[in-house]
Amino acid sequence: MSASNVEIAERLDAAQHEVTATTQLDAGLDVAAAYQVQHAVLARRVGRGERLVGTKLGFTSKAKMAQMGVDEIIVGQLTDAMTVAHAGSVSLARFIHPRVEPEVAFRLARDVDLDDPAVDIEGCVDAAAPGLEIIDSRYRDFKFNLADVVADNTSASGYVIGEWRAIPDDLGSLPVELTVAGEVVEHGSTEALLGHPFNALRELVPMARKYGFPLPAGQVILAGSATAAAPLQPGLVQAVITGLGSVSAQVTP
Ligand code: OOG
Ligand code: MG
Repeated sequence: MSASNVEIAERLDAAQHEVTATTQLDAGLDVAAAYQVQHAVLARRVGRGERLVGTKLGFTSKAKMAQMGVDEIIVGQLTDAMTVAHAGSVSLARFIHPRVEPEVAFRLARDVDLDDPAVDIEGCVDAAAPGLEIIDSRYRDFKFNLADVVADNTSASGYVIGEWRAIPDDLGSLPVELTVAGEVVEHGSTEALLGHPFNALRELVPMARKYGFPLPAGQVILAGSATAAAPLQPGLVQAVITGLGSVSAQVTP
């Protein structure tokens, strides 16, 4: 990786742990180089003792693509430091300008063998759960292009997972509702995720091969937000996915 890309990784990492937005990169990165920067950002976090616990997809719904003006699927990584307990609490002080999204989460029961051209990722998943993702772009005004958001670990910042359960037969058509500060702010359907959350999951396989994301047993995978993201505010934040369950946290100032 070039010296300037190492500097970009340092800048994005500092923005995250100093809770201060940085200017857009404007570095003409291509997407492959942006994934290398993302890996370097995560290597810094792991170097400080964080553990990789999951993978997330972004821009798997039209609502999200339209909201952010990016229309390609992106992949980012989750660490244990981003975990917020279900029914636990989270402080806004951890974030720059956080937003929240309702997500479908999957649990990998087996390693996904990326060297097997016919690998069946669905067959490696043993459970699903409702999730909340807190995204917090490190860029000023939450503005970015495709490469910038990839370098910034796809805005990944926090996540909450509800109770795991067997995958319901109608996973592809479940109503989704997002509550912020006790008020319902977004409605959608799991169908918004490329027609079915499993379709989003399958998209992860070629991207994991191409950009170097191992998918080991025990990992959590977030399939992407079915609705636009909403600003996170103090009070109850909750996602209800009818037929899958609900997940919530209390947001404090
Ligand atoms: C990028 C992350 C998008 C999703 O679920 O679509 C994402 C962003 O909007 O900042 O996590
Ligand atoms: Mg998301």
